[in-house]
Amino acid sequence: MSLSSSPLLAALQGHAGSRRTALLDGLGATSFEATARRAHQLAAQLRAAGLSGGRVALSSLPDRSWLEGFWAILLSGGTVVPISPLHPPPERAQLLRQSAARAHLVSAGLPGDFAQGPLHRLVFEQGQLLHPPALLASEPDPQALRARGLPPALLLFISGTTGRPKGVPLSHEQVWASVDTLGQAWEMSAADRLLHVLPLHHVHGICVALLNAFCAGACTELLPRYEPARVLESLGECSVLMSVPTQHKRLVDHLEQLPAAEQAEAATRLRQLRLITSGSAKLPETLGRRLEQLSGQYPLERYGMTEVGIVIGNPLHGPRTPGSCGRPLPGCEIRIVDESGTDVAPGEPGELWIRGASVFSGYDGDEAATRAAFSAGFFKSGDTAQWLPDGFIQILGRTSVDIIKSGGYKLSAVEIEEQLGGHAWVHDVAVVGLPDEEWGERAVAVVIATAEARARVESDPPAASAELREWLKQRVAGYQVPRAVTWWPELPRNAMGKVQKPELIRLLQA
Ligand code: MLC
Ligand code: AMP
Repeated sequence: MSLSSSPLLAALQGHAGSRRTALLDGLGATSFEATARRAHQLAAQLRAAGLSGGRVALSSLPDRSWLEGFWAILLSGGTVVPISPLHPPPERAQLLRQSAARAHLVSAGLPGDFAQGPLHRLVFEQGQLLHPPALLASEPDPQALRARGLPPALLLFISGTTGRPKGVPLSHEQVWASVDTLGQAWEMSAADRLLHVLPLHHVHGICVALLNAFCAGACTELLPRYEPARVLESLGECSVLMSVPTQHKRLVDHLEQLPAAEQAEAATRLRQLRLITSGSAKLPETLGRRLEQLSGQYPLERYGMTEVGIVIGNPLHGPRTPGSCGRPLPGCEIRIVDESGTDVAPGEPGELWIRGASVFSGYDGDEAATRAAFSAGFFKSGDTAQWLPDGFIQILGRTSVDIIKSGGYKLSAVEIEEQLGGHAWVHDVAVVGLPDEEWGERAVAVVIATAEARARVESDPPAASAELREWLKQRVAGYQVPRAVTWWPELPRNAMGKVQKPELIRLLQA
C-alpha cells in the first residue's frame, strides 16, 4: 500500500475543504481547512528535513497541535509514536530508545527543555517547524522505502506481563478499520460535537475519540485535563461524551452534591448529549444507573484493546445491557474458549479471542510474544468473559494477576516491581490490584525493607511510603505509582518460593 491508497489519510482529508470548526481548544477554534493546510505544510518540512518514512515520536499537549503533528508524520510516510507529557524524563527516554524513533516532533506548547536528549528534536507550531532542522544524516533510501510499503501508522506502548512495555504497531488499514467501525456504529457525523477528555497516547483518546470525530467531520472540543465542573460547562454545546468509568464517577459525584437548582441545570446539559460512551474498564452497573438517572441514558459500554481496537459494543439504538460490553461489532469475530481452545457454552467463563480487520499483526520486534498472543488466527486477549443471552458478552476479569486496570490505564505489576526494586530500601516487593470504587482497581505495593533500611522504615512507615512513592514518580507516570505502599516483614510464597499474589490480595483485604 502507498500513501495515496491509505484509507486513513483519505478519511483525514475528507473534510479538508470545509471552513467549519474542526478543533476547539485553549488556543481557539481551528477549521478543517486550516488543520489540513498546516498538516501538509509541516509534512513538506519534515520531508525536506529528510524524514520521509521511519518512526517519529510526537509530543504535544492535548490540543490541535497533536492532530497536526500526527497527520503530518503520516503524510511524510512515517509512523507516529505518541509520547505523553505525563511521562517523566527517564520514562520518555526509555520509550524513545525502545521505539527507535528517528526524531522527536515536539509542540511549542510544551516547556522549552522538554525532550532534551540525543534524539533530533523538531519543535513546531501552527504547521511550521520553528527552527529549520539540519538534514537528518541517516535518511532511508526512498526506493527501499517504497519497496517495503507503507510503515505502520501508529506505534503505541502498553504494559504487559513482563518488565518492559510492548510496542503495538497499527497499520493505516487497522487504525481505519477501528475508526470506521465505530463511526458507523455510533452514527458520527458533521452534526456532532465531541467533548474530548482523554489522554492522547492510547487507543481510546486517539482512535475511538479524536480520529473518529475528525474523520466524520464532527467538531472536537479538547479539554486540557479532566475537571467535572469544566466538563459540565462545555456539555451544553456537545452531543457526544466518551469517558472511562473513573471519569463518569467523578462527574456523577460532582453533580449529585450540587444544590438542587444547579443539579437540575447540569442534568439538562447532560440530557442534550445524544451519546455517552464508557470503556477501557468495566462500568459498574450502579454507576451506570446513577448516570442514567441524571442523563436519561444508560452509557453505551464497549470493549476494546490497544492490539485490536474496539470490537464489542452495546447498540446505539435499542436497549443496552447493563454489566455487559455488548455484542461483537460488524467485521469482528469473537470466540470465548476454554484452556484447550474449545468454544465454551453460554454462561461458562473462558478467554476472549478476537479476529478482525482492526487486529494488529504482532508486537514490535518481539516474535516470541507475538507467537504466544495468537492462536488459530485469533488474538488471545487475556480477558476472561462469558456469553450472555442474545449474543451479549460480559467481561469477568483478567487471566493474569500482573495486569492491573486503574482509572482506564493498564499497569504492569512486574514493571512497577522492577522499578521499585531499584530503590536502596527495597529488598523485595510485590504489586497487586485491589478492587476500588474510584479507580476500578488500585495498585498496592507490599515492600520488604532491606536490613539497612529497616530501622528507618519502622520509625515512620507512612513517611517511608511517601518517600518511595515520590521517588517512583520521578521515574514513571503518576498513574503508575501505586496508590499505597505498605511495609511487611515477608511475602506469602509457595514451596517454589514464588509470591502467592491471590493470597496477598486476600491478606490485604482482610
Ligand atoms: C491519575 N492518577 C492515577 C490515575 N490517574 N492513579 C491511578 N490510576 C490512574 N488512572 C494519580 C495522579 O498521578 C495523582 O497522584 C492522583 O492520582 C490524583 O490525580 P488526579 O489529578 O485526580 O487525576 P487525573 O489527572 O484527573 O486523572 C484521572 C483520569 C486519568 C481518570 C482522568 O487517570 C485518565 O485520563 N484515565 C484514562 C486512561 C485512558 O485513556 N485509558 C485508555 C487506554 S486504551 P498523586 O500521587 O499525585 O496523588 C484502552 C482500550 C479501550 O483501554 O478499550 O479503550
Ligand atoms: P489497553 O491494553 O490499555 O488497551 O487495555 C485493554 C484492556 O482494557 C482490555 O484487555 C480489558 O481488560 C479492558 N477493557 C476495555 N474495555 C472494557 C470494558 N468495557 N469492560 C471491561 N474491561 C475493559
